[in-house]
Parts: sequence; structure tokens; C-alpha cells
Amino acid sequence: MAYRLFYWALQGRGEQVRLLLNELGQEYEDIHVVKDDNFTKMKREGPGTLSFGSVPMLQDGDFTLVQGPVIMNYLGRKHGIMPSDFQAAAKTEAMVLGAEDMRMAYFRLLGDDDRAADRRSKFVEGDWRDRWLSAWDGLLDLNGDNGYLVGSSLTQADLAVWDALDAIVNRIEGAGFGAFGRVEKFFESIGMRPAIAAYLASDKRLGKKR
Ligand SMILES: N[C@@H](CCC(=O)N[C@@H](CS)C(=O)NCC(=O)O)C(=O)O
Repeated sequence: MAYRLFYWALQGRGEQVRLLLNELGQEYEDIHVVKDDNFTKMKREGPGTLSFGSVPMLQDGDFTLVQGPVIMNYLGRKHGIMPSDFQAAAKTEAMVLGAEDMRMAYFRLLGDDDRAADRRSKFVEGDWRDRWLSAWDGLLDLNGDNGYLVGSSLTQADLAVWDALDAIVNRIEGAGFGAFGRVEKFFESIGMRPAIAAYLASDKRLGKKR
């Protein structure tokens, strides 16, 4: 039975799950939630549906799961791309959460209030380079500079990180990869994986196409 993914009709926190389902070759229904409509109705159903009143939410048969990073790890484990070694698995989960931390920093930059432009330029000159790019660069290096964050093949962490990098480099003015060529190479090679490139070019991709 096809998965059902519930999220807003935008990339946001749901996009990493769409990327992963495409990479895994899994069929899914991309169900867009709408405030005062299906989203409100699902919220009223209580914690058995949207446990914390938020999406993304994945339905796998009669099993429902919320929390983007946990959905990523569930799918990674279920479809055999999560490392079997428990320490490597824990590292993978930590990186999925690291991507979520970076995504949260990105969300705080959005908006068009008076101080938004200032927030964004401080980020580009500060944490983007000194905290995030330098972290992903160091982690790729520590993993042997093989184009993956953990082990020698793709894990869900690579896609979670790719998606958060993609949001930032495409939506925050001035946020390029600069001297972090290793992160840029990682970003390009994940984006060129056949299933990912096909998804990005397809009508399934919401917002900006490549
Ligand atoms: N920690 C959660 C956060 C989920 C979250 O805050 N989702 C937002 C959309 S990105 C949401 O559904 N908010 C509830 C609302 O807008 O009423 C996760 O990673 O899935």
C-alpha cells in the first residue's frame, strides 16, 4: 500500500520526506493540508492522528507517525539505508537532527519585518559559514570525504541535510558555499542522483523547479 504524506503545499519540513520516498522508489500520496479544512479536522481527531498538532505526518497502512526527523529515520530503517551498526545509526540520527537545527535557523530568517534583511545578512556572515558549513564540511571530511555523511552509501541524513542546504542556498541572498567546496560537491552529487534529479525536474516538486 502506498504511503500517505500529509503536509502543506510547500517544501518546508515535508520536502525531506518527499525526497527520501523518491530516492527509495516508494509510491506515496502527497496530501496537502489546508488550514480550516483537512488540517483542522485531523487536529480535532486528537493525538492518535496529529500527536502534537503538527505536520509532516506519514501514514504507513494503519500506522501514523509525526515529527519529520523521526519519519526520516523510520523510512531509512525500514528500507535498509540506515546503517545496521548502532553507533553509525545514532550518528545518522544525530545528523538528521542537525539538519533540523539548521532548518530552524533558516525559518527564523524568513519574514519581511524591518529587521529581516539584517537577520539574514548576519546569518550569512556568521553562523552559516562558521557553524553550519564548517560542521557539514568537517563531518564529510571525518567520514573519509566519500560524498556521504555516514558510511559508504546514502543514508536519510544525506537527504535531510541536502534539503536544508537547498532551502538556504536558494532562498537566502548571499548564502553560497564559498570556500566550502566539499559541501558544494556533496550538494551537487546528491542533487544529481537519478531519482532525485528526476523528482526535482518533475511536477511533483513544489515551488521552484530545477
Ligand atoms: N518538530 C516537528 C515540528 C513540526 C511543525 O512545527 N510543523 C509545522 C509546519 S512546518 C506545523 O504543522 N505547525 C502547526 C500549525 O501551523 O498549526 C517536526 O519536525 O515535524
